[in-house]
This record gives sequence, structure tokens and C-alpha cells, in this order.
Amino acid sequence: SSNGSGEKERTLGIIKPDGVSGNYTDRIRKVILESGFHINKEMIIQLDEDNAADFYAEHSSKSFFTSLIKYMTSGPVLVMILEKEDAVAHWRHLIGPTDAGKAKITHPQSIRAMCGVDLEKNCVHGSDSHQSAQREIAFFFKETPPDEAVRKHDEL
Ligand code: RTP
Ligand code: MG
Repeated sequence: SSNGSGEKERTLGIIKPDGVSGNYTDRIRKVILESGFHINKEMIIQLDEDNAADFYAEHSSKSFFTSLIKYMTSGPVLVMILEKEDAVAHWRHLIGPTDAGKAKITHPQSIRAMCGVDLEKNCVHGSDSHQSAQREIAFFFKETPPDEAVRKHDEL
């Protein structure tokens, strides 16, 4: 794990809309479990534009942002907390490079090679650091404290 003590680490995995609609969920879950991950929690959710824009806020100034939001809201996604030693790095390795078209050539055993199509439609997400993982897990699974919910509502 990132703390080097052999403790388990958590990362966030998402099966994106094309992965869910293409019926890859069971095959991806099989790879996850055979790779030694524990699926700590999972949830199917339909993201709205605000959710997706918030989740991918780091990309808000990129040329592909509008298209990314359209893609991520095009159908339900399966969100999972994945747990094992060094989970962030291992999950990133397992999913393969961002461009699924290239992954089919350079990383044929990767999940993106199995179910992705191109640079955008790459069927899965993985947190890119321990810090991102914590933020992303909280984004989907942490209960919002009541006063925080009120504050957020007031800001809208
Ligand atoms: P992710 O965050 O979804 O796990 O993917 P990643 O780290 O491998 O790639 P990232 O750079 O964070 O990009 C986020 C997602 O945006 C879409 N994308 N489209 N058209 C493009 O140039 C482009 N580049 C990225 C992909 O769906 C990518 O996973
Ligand atoms: Mg990323």
C-alpha cells in the first residue's frame, strides 16, 4: 500500500456506461476478484451532468470535457470500492492505458482492451492516486452531514 506497511488500500473503480450496457459487468467483476481485490461496496447509479462534471472537475478546461460528461451520463454506471494491498496502482495496471484502442495492441490482457473502444469510450475508471481515491470514495459513498447538505443547497 502507499503507506508501505502491508495494509490494505482502497481505490475507486467505475464501470462506465458502455461497460454496463455492453454487459461486461460480470466479466470485469471476475477479473477483479481473480486479481485478489475485495469489492468492499458497490452501487449502480445514473450520473446527472452536475455529478459527472463535479467528479471530473480536474478536466473542466479540457477540449474533451463536454463529450466526457455526455458519455458518463449516457447510462448507468457501476461504482465500486476495491480493496487490496497497493489497490490504486494495481487497479490502474489492470485497467490499462486510457486509449482503449491502443490498449488492444500494447496491453491486450487489460480490461480496457477487453471492453473499451477508443480514447474516450474506455469502459472503466480508476483513481489515479491514493489522494484521488479518498476523494472519489467520499464522493460516492460518504454520507453528507446534514449541515453540509444545507450549505450545499444554499450555494446553488
Ligand atoms: P479515468 O480518470 O476515467 O480513469 O481515465 P484516465 O485517468 O485514464 O484518463 P484521464 O486523463 O483522467 O481522462 C478521463 C477520461 O476522459 C476521457 N478522455 N477523452 N477525447 C480525449 O482526448 C479524451 N481524453 C480522455 C476518457 O474517458 C478518460 O478515461
Ligand atoms: Mg483520470
